[in-house]
Amino acid sequence: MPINNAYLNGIYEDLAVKSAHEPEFLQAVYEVLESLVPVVERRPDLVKAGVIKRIVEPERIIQFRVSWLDDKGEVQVNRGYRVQFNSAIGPYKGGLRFHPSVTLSVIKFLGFEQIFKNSLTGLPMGGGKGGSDFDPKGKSDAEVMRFCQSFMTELSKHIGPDTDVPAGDIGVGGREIGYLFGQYKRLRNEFTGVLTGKGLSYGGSLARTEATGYGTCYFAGEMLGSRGESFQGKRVVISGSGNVAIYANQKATQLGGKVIAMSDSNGYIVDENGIDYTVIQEIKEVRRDRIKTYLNYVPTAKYVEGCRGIWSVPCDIALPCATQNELNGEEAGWLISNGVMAVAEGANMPCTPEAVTAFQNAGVLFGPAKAVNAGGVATSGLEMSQNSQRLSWTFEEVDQKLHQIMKNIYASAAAAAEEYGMPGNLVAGANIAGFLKVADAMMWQGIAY
Ligand code: NDP
Ligand code: 2IT
Repeated sequence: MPINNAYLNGIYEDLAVKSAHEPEFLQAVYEVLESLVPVVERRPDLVKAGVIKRIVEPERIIQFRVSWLDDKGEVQVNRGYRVQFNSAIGPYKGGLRFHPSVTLSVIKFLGFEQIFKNSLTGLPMGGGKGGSDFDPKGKSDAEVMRFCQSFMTELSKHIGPDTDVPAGDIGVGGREIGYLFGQYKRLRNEFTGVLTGKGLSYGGSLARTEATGYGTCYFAGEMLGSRGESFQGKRVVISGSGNVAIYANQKATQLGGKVIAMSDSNGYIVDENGIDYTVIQEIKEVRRDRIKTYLNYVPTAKYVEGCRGIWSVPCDIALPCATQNELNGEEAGWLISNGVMAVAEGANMPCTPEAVTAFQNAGVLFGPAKAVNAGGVATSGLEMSQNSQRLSWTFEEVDQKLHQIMKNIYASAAAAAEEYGMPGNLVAGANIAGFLKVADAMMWQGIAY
């Protein structure tokens, strides 16, 4: 469908030709441009300065070969990427994803969304993202280490604590960050905060591991609060069982909810007594096993093969925390007919455009990824501050700052939605609020790039 503004639609059409083979990137851009219709109507200065035409084009893309030796001594080759999308408000910042589905389109969509997400945190971070089509699943620790060392050998030429600061994402957790950090330090002979999500013994921040999941629930709590509701006594379904999902479970449970279903890419579990996050931690973080082994711990639970059926489990609150486009229009229909009250995106772009429209039309509270999952990168920003000061804050201090940041993000998205004539539309509100700060910085800095 054309965007309801000729100028914005022209920018989109132009990009759709140039990036015809980048569907995820186009999907992410379309949503933002659609939100900016009332902004361009009020801000001819931004149009004149070409801010929107510039913001959809990455400042720099780095693509590189990553060759490494597997345990059998055979040569393996993967593709590495870093998209340095926008540095108007700070050094590029954003995670690295290691998953076989990674393409340039996926990294560009993630980098583009990161610009606005990072802006919403209120911290000085630009937008970037990177990764590889390497699959850590089934690899030995030694293979993961050799891959990370080879990946960082090239990446180290392009990043730095004041230039570009990567972190984790799908397939990149504490183990991978450790190997990446070790190799950067070896190559540059510098102990700096060049990565976030580091281990606590070498410059990591307390609460960074928990931050995305906790932040997701803090944001969902604000949404529910706007209707006089809370997590108390609610049935919660969380897709995924990785970093974001595990700590969303912990916080949702602490806030009085009951998490009855979780998944991985093979299937989902249902436990009407509530899923204990420490069991998932043991399965996924310690054993690196499949979620169906939950039945070995809780034999009364149920396992269903195939991950998408999770959205047919009746719940009050749905938190998609796995990956992009994991919840489509039909699945949104199941949630709506089962009476879902709130949906908050812990993953990046997990709901298809059809699903988002369905939730909004049904009056379901809907929190978009850029706002909902910004607690992870916000706490990365706090890790950077601690590294610069060469000191560390307590868990409570970091958690309290995270909670306040999530409240601020909710308030600014809600206020922008109101101001631009779409009250309650947090998708438009988050896009507009995130965009305006970056646009202002780009206006001040001139048009040389
Ligand atoms: P993890 O690698 O820790 O966990 C990913 C989870 O999602 C796993 O359970 C995985 O299942 C599942 N999953 C991954 N890909 C697919 C797929 N194609 N289909 C079905 N399930 C899939 O990643 P994170 O928890 O860190 O990331 C989850 C989401 O949250 C991503 O969208 C990420 O971009 C986003 N995010 C992460 C942040 C962070 O700080 N880590 C911050 C903000 C957003 P399996 O084990 O079977 O592969
Ligand atoms: O999508 C995201 O915001 C992340 N994966 C976290 C990025 C970061 O730099 O902490």
